[in-house]
Amino acid sequence: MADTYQHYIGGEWTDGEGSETFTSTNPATGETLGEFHRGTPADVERAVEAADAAEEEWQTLSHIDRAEYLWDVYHELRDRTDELAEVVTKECGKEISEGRADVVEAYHMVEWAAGDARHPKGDVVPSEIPEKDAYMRRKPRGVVGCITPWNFPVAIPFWHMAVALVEGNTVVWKPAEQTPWCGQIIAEMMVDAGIPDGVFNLVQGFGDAGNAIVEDDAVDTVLFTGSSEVGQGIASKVGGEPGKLAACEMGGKNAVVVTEAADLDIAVHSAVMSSFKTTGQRCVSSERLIVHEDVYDEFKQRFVDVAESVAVGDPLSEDTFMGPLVDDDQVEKFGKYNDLARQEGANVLVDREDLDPEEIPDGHEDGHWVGPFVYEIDYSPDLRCIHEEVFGPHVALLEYSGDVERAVEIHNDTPYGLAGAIISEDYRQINYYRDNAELGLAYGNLPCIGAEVQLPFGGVKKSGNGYPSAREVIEAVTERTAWTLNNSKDIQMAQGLSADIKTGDDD
Ligand code: UN1
Repeated sequence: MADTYQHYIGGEWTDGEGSETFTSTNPATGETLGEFHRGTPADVERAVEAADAAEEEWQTLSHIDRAEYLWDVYHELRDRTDELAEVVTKECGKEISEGRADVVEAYHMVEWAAGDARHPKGDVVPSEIPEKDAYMRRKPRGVVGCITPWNFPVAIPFWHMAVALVEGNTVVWKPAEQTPWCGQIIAEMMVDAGIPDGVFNLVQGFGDAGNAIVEDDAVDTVLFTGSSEVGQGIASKVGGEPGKLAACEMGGKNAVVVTEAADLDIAVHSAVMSSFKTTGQRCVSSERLIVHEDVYDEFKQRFVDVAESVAVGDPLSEDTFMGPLVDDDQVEKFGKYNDLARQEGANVLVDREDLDPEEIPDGHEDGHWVGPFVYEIDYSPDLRCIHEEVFGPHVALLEYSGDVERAVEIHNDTPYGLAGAIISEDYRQINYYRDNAELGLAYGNLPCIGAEVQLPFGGVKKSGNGYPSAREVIEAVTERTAWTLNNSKDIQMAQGLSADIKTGDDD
């Protein structure tokens, strides 16, 4: 393997056209993990050309034959789960059980997509005319551009790519610049599986490379998972280009609602997991806890006790609950939003923004360490700190009085709508929330994280359009044809439409 890791374009490892390189660093230690060539728009162009050229032959294979390549990847992911889990943890900082779950989620996705190749496909649809057979067929869209985030550096690439490939598309993938090593290993797995040249292409790099994927005319679908700003930009750019499609999944300002009918053991457990797993860096993480006044004081006390003591530390250690933030930018953003909350009148309950030096594990002084920041604040529609996504362990407690309707009103007052949970023993409250909360992933008596790959994953409002993920990604990577075949010699039309051809001679 080269000293500086390369791109994989058209079946070859290559340095690309650019002269710049970048490094991947361990967010827990600051140690350099590897050096990578930085892709340029010219590299993306070559990769898209290779993908475009490979499309026709790839589509001559059956779904089942294409899935065979993915089964090889599946087995390699399973065989190398522990090794890859450690790479995930070293590269993005989430603790080791989360690093492992990322890889497990990835092979679940590959299993789902490859297994789906043998499942019945399409719908037979009734026609008004008995002599007509109508049914649906799907065709691959062509070249799929995939832009993936660092927080699930193995699972999310497979959300995008597994179904896209089995359905007959070819792929150009740009992993997040924070996690290129995971990208490298996934590319090696594709190569090991013998995937035909040009069917899978990897370009390492930053936003300029991602943008080149979005702007390339030969890319038919763009799949994006990541920040709201970038996603909105992609959606509006692609939306203006006829024939091109974007499916984007962005962040959230998710909430857990705790009603007066909640079991508080479940409430505290769920809130801690929702807010602090992955150090608050899941797009489904919860930064708002909306709690009824009758249980507020007890919930607050118990939640604060855990937030004060929750274990921040070496993500490779089994005893850690929270690893570091991914990079300096995230630490800075977290600090800014904590200050903003203070300025907006927050009563700070837990402030572990600057951890005590003894809390930082030996040899990890250069990591991006923070702990929970928890505050209470009176709900107001004008507060920025409870409306804007931080992507860190920044948590607002919001007390409400009255019915579950009021909790849902506060819940819905964000521009986002990705994930959320309600904690209640009252099924009427749960059903009200189910029917009225604006979100794509909803949970009852559970944390608002941890969706499985066989469920659709995505949100409403600013959280996304389309589903670049899991089962539903099929809509973004295929086109449907509604096919109707006439079994009679006569042409007969639905809706009572006349099929008679009338001429001037008729009268
Ligand atoms: C993300 O939050 O960025 O549902 C992805 C979950 C995981 C995926 C999360 N399956 O929490």
